[in-house]
Amino acid sequence: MTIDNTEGARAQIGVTGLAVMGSNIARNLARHGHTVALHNRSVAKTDALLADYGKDGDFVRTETIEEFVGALQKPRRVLIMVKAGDPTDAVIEELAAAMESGDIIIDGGNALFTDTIRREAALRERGLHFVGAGISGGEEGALNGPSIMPGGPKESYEALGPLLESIAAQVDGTPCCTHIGPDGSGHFVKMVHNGIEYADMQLIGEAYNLFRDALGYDADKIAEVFTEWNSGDLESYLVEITAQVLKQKDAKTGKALVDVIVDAAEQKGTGRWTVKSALDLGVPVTGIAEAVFARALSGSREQRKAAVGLASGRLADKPADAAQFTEDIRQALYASKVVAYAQGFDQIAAGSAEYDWDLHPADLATIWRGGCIIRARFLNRIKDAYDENPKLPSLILAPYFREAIETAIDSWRRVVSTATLLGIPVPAFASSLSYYDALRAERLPAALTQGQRDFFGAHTYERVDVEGKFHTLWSGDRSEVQA
Ligand code: NBP
Repeated sequence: MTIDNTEGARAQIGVTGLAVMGSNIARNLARHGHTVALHNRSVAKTDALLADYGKDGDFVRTETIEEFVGALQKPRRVLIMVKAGDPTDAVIEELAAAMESGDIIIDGGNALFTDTIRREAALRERGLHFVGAGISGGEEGALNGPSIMPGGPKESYEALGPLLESIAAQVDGTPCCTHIGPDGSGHFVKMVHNGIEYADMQLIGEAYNLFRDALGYDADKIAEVFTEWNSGDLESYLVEITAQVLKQKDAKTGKALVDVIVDAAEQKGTGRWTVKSALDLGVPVTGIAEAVFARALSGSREQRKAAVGLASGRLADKPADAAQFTEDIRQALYASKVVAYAQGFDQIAAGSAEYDWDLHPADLATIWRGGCIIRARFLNRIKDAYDENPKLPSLILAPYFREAIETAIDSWRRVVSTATLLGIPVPAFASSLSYYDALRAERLPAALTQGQRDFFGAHTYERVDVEGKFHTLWSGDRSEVQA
C-alpha cells in the first residue's frame, strides 16, 4: 500500500537506491511490517517498485531528499543502497545536510572498509550515526533474508538492531545479523567474507576441473557428485548451486550450459581488496590470493591463446580407481576449505587487533550460517570451535578440524600430486596444502632468507640458542658480532 506522504513522519526506515538490492531490501522490510520510505535518484525506479510490488507492505513514495527525510520517524534511519564509491559519498552528503543529530545513516553497499572508517568519523563530528553494514546473499537474500554485518557505533545498534534482525535470515531461531564492532568493522568483515567466497568458489572449480580433465566426466555426471556431496559435510549453498549450474542445458545447442560459457572469470573487486588488506596486515591468505589470481589468469585471454600447445610433460594416465579419486577430491576440497576459512579468520583477528575492534569470531560464524553466499553446515563447526576457545591460534588447531585434516591428508596429497603429474592446474588445492605443511613444519627455510638478508643488507638475525640480534661480518673476517 502506498501511504500518502502528507500524513507526516510515518516511516520506520527509508531506503534510497532502488536498484535490485535496494528494492528487494525495501520489500523485505515492508513484508516484515515496517513502513518504508522510498527514494531513488531517478523517480522511475521508485514508481516501478510501487507498481510491481506495492502490495508487499506499506511504502511512502518520495521524490526529493527533503521529502524522503521528512517522511521518517525520529531517530531517522536511512539505508543507502547505491553504487559503492563516489555515488555513496554524494548521497551521504545530501542526506547529512537534511538530517539531524542522533539520526542514523546506514550504508548497505559494498564499501571499502577504509572509506567507512573515514565516513563514520566525519559524520560523528556532525552528530550523526553512520553504520557501514555488509549485506550478503545477493538479490535473493536481500528479499528473503540476507546475512547482515552492521558496524558503527554500538548505541546506533539499539535503534537499528531489531529492525535489521527482523529481515535477516534466521538459523535455529537466531538471526544472521549482529553488531560487528565500531566504524568500518562491518564492511571489513563483509570484505573477508567475500574473499573466503572467492576461495571456496575456486576450490569447487578445481574439483570440477579434475573430474572433467582427470576422470573425463561430463557435466551431468559431475552434477551428480556435487548433489551427493551436498548431503554430507560439504553441504553448502555454493555446492548446491554448483550442481544446479552443471545440470543446466543450453537452449540453443542442447549442450551443458557450462560448456558454452567462456572460461574467463570476472571480478568486482572485493577479493582483490581482501588480498590487499591481508598484505598490509601481513596475514598469509594464500587460498584467497590464489583464487583472485586464478580469475585474473583466466581473463588473460590473449596470453592463454598464445600459450596453447606449450609442453605438458604429462607423467601419468588418468586415475585407475575413479571412486577412490572422487573420495580423494572430496577430502581435498574439505581440507582446503578449512585452510581458506582459517586464513580468513586470521585476517579478521589481525584486522580486529590493528583497528581495535574486539571482533568475535564465533559471532561471525553464527551470522554466516544463513542468508549469505558462504552459508554452509561447516560454519556450525567453526562456531563451536570459537565458542570453545575464542583465542584459537588457528582454526586448523581446533580438535574437530585437526582430526578432519588428519583424515583428509593422504587424499589431499594424492589429489595435488596426481593433478601435477597430469598437468592440471590446482592452485588453491596446492597452495592450501603447502600452507598447511609450512604451518606445521618444525623448521622453515626462512633461516636461510635471514642469512641472505644479513649478507647483502646487514639486516641481522636472531639465533636459536642466544637472545639478541646478530650480524656476521660477511665482507670482513666473517666473525659474528652482536648488533
Ligand atoms: P548498483 O550498484 O547497480 O547501483 C545502482 C543504484 O545506485 C541506482 O539506484 C542508482 O540510481 C544509484 N546511483 C548511482 Br549508480 N549513482 C548515484 C548518484 N550519484 N547519486 C544517487 N544515486 C546513484 O545497485 P545494486 O546492484 O542494487 O547494488 C547496490 C549496492 O549493494 C552496491 O553498493 C553493491 O555493491 C551492493 N551489493 C550488491 C549485491 C548484488 O548482488 N548485486 C550484493 C551485496 C551488495 P539511478 O537509478 O538513478 O541510476
